[in-house]
Amino acid sequence: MYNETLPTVEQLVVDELVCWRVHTRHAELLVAQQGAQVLSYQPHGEEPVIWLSGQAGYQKGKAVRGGVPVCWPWFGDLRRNPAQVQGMHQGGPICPAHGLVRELEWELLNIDTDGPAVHLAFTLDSRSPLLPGWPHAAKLRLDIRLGEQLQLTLSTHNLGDSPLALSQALHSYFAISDIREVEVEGLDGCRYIETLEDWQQRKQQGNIRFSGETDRIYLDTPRRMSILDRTWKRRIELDVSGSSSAVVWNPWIDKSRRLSQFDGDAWQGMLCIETARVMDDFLVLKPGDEHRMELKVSSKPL
Ligand code: TA6
Repeated sequence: MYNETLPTVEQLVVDELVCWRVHTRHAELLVAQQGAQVLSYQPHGEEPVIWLSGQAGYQKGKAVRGGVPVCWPWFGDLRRNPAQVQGMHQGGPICPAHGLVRELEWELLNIDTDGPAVHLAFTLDSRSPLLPGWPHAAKLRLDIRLGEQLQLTLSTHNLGDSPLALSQALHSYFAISDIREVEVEGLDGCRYIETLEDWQQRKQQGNIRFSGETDRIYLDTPRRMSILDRTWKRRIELDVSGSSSAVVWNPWIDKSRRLSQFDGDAWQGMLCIETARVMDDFLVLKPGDEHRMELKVSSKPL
């Protein structure tokens, strides 16, 4: 039954964080203004597609575990990044994993509807607040479009007068039935860096299956990757543009114990496939250039 009052957008406060709940005829979405972080995405009548930790905390200045954290202006450990990306940081002690913006309050630029779909735009200017140790002028923007699928577009505009070198990721946590049962399709033949074994370079053979902690950086990635979940009889399809690298991560048992906001057995029900510009796919923006990285997420019967 179509509810003609849809779509709706409501602002709410969850503990310390201002959030926005979007309800359309297709799905429900929750996003935090801090980090412009999608927290959850669930098509009606389905299991959630985007996973959110049952231990998630909603404190100012702390990234929420789950959803789609925005990693920028570097991904992961800055010291593991290409020299040009490292060189953008002018020293100083503040060098958190996954960059400087997922714990900052972004500005909500716009909410509009497009028929049954809703579009939210969040922006962050790298000059206010000043990013510690990263004194460059850039405008970051995340466009979120909730229609029949979830579409995220991360844009960076170089407002300075010198080139920017950065790495980034949409660090998407996906909800799955059981990590021991799912497969990732689409990366067959891709090079990948095995970060858990001395960052050795390897080549993917066939679909990815999981039997332990997995933390791999795939390169020369295709525009489509899918999570095949036969238990939940669905495939989650990721269609990307502006990215040729992706990170596949599951903490498994031991690492889970070292993670904040993470139940001991939560590793079974989540899988990160992160749409990225990392390693030799890092981003260089000339003055005035703008780059867009786009991710479309859809869930289809399997
Ligand atoms: O993207 C994979 C990864 O770099 C893992 O190594 C793990 O650290 C994960 O990100 C989560 O990082 P976080 O800082 O959000 O706990």
